[in-house]
Formats: sequence, structure tokens, C-alpha cells
Amino acid sequence: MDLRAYLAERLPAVEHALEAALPKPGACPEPLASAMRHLIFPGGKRLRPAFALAAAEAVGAPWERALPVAVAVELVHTYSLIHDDLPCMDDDDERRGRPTVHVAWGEACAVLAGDALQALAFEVLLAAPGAPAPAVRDAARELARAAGAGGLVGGQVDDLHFDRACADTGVIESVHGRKTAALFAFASSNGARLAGADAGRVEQLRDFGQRIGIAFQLADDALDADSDDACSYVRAVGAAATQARADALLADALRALDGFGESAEPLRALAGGAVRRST
Ligand code: GRG
Repeated sequence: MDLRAYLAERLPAVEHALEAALPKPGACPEPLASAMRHLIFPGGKRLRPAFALAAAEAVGAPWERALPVAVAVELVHTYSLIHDDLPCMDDDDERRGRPTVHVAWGEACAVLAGDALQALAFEVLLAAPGAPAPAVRDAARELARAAGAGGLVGGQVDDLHFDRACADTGVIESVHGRKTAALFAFASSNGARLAGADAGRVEQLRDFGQRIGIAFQLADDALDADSDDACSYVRAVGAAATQARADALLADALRALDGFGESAEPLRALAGGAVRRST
């Protein structure tokens, strides 16, 4: 299938929904509003939103029903990038070829913009139009878990303290599983949940998203093989073994979709594209 055309048809709705979610002029102090927008527009690949929309379609529902999950996950992802770039973490001056948020708007404003984006993610999710209240509640709880101490934040702490002498691939995958894959698992399973999927399908999609998220991070490690990251699969086992493990995880993830029919083709294509990407 033509993944590029698929995304070109759907991602403008994500841009529109992100724009609608961000504070309107006058709704908050101007530097905060600008700092919140800085990394949202222009954005990155919008991969996590795409997984949410394709997961809704995989369970036979209109992709529009997953938009609140798509927006919420991109807001959390963006907050995590802003905080990751801070001087107290990776201390990066540039992201996507532009000054990082703390360089453009100051460190305090960058911290607060990240905080506000994370809060906004929950506001968007909890206001999901037309979704049954139990599905919204479960999705909000899962976003909290994916973003919190057992997910993104805990994975980041382990990454910051990672012993570069450690070449245990299981330990590395556990960090990647929390720091990176938790948001992919959230997007895939809850995009479908908000679209009305039953519990069995939600679990299959969580398993799928978790494996794809780790594979995506391994592919990222392989693309950035010269990086100085301590927690890197490539550093532990080399680029070829890293790519082989990413391919095996992709195959496992696709098997987790057994029983899904034609409607999951976009999700399968997206998975392949995320793991075999070249940039
Ligand atoms: C600070 C709580 C906190 C977490 C930081 C996101 C993160 C955890 C660190 C960023 C650095 C990094 C290598 C993270 C792994 C996940 C990853 C590959 C992020 C980049 O995702 P893409 O490629 O980004 O989807 P774009 O730019 O396309 O949005």
C-alpha cells in the first residue's frame, strides 16, 4: 500500500487538532504559549499519532475516532523531547534543525512549556467527543502509566544512569521498552479502544505497539551508530545484530496482529516503515 498517500490524507487532521488544542492568544502568558508551540509546529514525523489512527482503522472504525489519542500522545512525546534537550539532561542546542525550546525561550519557560503540554494531553483525552466514558477513563489511566514512573520517566532515569559497561541486551530493551515503546503501545491500543475495540483487540494492539516501539528504538540506535549514548544496542552488539533484532521484533509484532484482516494493512505498513526507515 502507499503509506505516503495514507499519511498525507490523515495527518492534516492531526495538525488541525493540535492547533485547536494549543492555548489561544490571551489564554496564557505569551512566552509560554510560544514555547509550547515551538516544537509542535513544525513537528516531526507524527509517528505515534499515525499508529493511533491506523489502530482505529485496524478494528474497522473510522480513524477520526482516535484523534484525541493521537493528539494526546504527540503532546506527551513533545513535552518529553523538550525536557530531554534541557541542560540538566542531554543539553542539546538544536532539534530538527532549529534551536531547542530552552535556547529559544529560556530554560524555565521550556520546563514549564513541557509541563503544560503534558497537562494539556490529559485535557484533550478526557474531552474526547462521543467516546464512552469508561473507554476515556481507561485511556487516561494508561496514558498516565505510559508517561509516568513505570514508563517514559522511569525509562529516562534508567537511561541517564546507564552503566556504559553494561552490554546486557535484555536490560537495554527494558529501558527502550519504557522510554520509547510505552508511548507506541499506548497509541496503538488506545487509538483502537477509543474507537470501540473489545478488550482482546486492545491487548493485541498493546503487544504489537510495545514490540514496534522497541524495534523503532533499535532502528534509531542503528541509524545513529556514532552516538555517544551509553544505553545503545549498537554499542552492545554492533549494527548488524541490532538490525537483526529489530527485524525479529517487527516480525513478532506483525504476528501479534494475527486475526486482524485487510483493515490492519495500514498499521502493518506503518510498522514496517517505522522500523526500516532511513532517517
Ligand atoms: C525527559 C521524561 C523525559 C523523557 C525523554 C523522548 C525521550 C525520553 C528522549 C529523547 C531522546 C530519544 C532518543 C528518545 C527515544 C525516543 C525517540 C527515538 C524519540 C524520537 O522520536 P521520533 O523520531 O521524533 O518519532 P520526531 O522528531 O519525528 O517527533
